[in-house]
Amino acid sequence: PAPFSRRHPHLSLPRPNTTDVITGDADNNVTDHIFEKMGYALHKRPDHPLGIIKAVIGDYFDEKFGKGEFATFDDMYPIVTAHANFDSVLVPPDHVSRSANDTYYVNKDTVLRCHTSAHQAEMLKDGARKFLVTGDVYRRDSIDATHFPVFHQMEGVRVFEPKEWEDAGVDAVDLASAELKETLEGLATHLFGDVETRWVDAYFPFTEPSYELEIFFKGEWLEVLGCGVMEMKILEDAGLGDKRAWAFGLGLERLAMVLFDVPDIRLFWSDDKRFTKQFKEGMFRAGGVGMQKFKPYSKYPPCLKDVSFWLPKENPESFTENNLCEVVRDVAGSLVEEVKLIDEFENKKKGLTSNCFRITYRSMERSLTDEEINALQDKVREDMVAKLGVELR
Ligand code: FA5
Ligand code: MG
Repeated sequence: PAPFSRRHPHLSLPRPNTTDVITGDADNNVTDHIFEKMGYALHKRPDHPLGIIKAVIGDYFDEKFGKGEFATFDDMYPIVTAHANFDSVLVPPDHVSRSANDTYYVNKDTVLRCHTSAHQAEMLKDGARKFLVTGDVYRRDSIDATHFPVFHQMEGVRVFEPKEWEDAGVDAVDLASAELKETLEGLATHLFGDVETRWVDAYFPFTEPSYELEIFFKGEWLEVLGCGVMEMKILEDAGLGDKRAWAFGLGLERLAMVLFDVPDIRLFWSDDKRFTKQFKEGMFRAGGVGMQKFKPYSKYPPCLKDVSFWLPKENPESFTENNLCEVVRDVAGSLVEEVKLIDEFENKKKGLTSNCFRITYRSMERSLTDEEINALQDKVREDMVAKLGVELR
């Protein structure tokens, strides 16, 4: 029998009460807007596009490797140690992803996971050898139609026994690489039918070699996943130094946007019936053939507001676009559609740099009033001065 059932009982622990965990710690940069997203579990809703995609990928792995061979986990708690998120997957101490500009810290040793790879080491030590981990991940990031600070990833890992490459008479890394690519190309075909894909060489601290898979969609190459042959150090740390493994991490929103033709990543968070009613468990047909695409309903008008300001004179580098986005998000939540730099210049005489950002406000559900937008924009301006130290122009 497989050592793991599809539901792994002792890892599906109830989530601790998050308010016990999130404190007023000085290193805490988790805003309420982000904190609030933690309970949604979109990937666990059978009728949600992300839940549908997750199930379809699970079916593909059942078909390819045998039913239940890949154990699936949907309940791994998203607050993890910085050690699990970074060190356990060999992210170097000075890597930019560790900065408070890129990652949400609960305190200096605890983060909201920025990828599902945070669970690789723990799962391997726990005895899992073939598994899929799906969950919400968090990144301080810019704002536009394809970027949201919370999105969902699925991690896949498969460990090989020495016997497998010895019997095949091939090099272990070649075997792992070949199976990995074949598996993921097969997944792309299963999801999208006859699509054009390409492999791009990539770098991750936790795999070597590493690749990204891109899909040609609406005239552009879209990156949908990263993957590679797991670094031996990770296997050694788990007491598996005689084995080899491949791993991948894919973005569920990216796949769902392509599969269902969803134009804006914020729609996945909407509970507007015009969105939710269009998706139903089991609606997927292999290769996307004849499947109902999302029918966009009329968009409410956007409202554009520009804000011009001088960067802090003493240390202009302290201003970052991610920090500005966080301020805007904390005030306007999902009413903000985009934050975009539209002008930048230096006043040499004053020794100051000016930026102008355009903030686009739009609701997916209703028309916004002028008073409402003006109040949001006033609060954004006020917070920019208080929290970012800029001087409004
Ligand atoms: C990672 O997160 C690696 N942990 C993936 C991995 C796992 C590599 C195991 C090797 C082995 P990356 O940051 O590129 O890599 O993100 C992986 C995928 O998540 C991307 O290909 C994309 O599909 C999705 N993704 C990344 N950022 C965003 C975002 N802001 N919004 C939506 N999807 C995103
Ligand atoms: Mg990438």
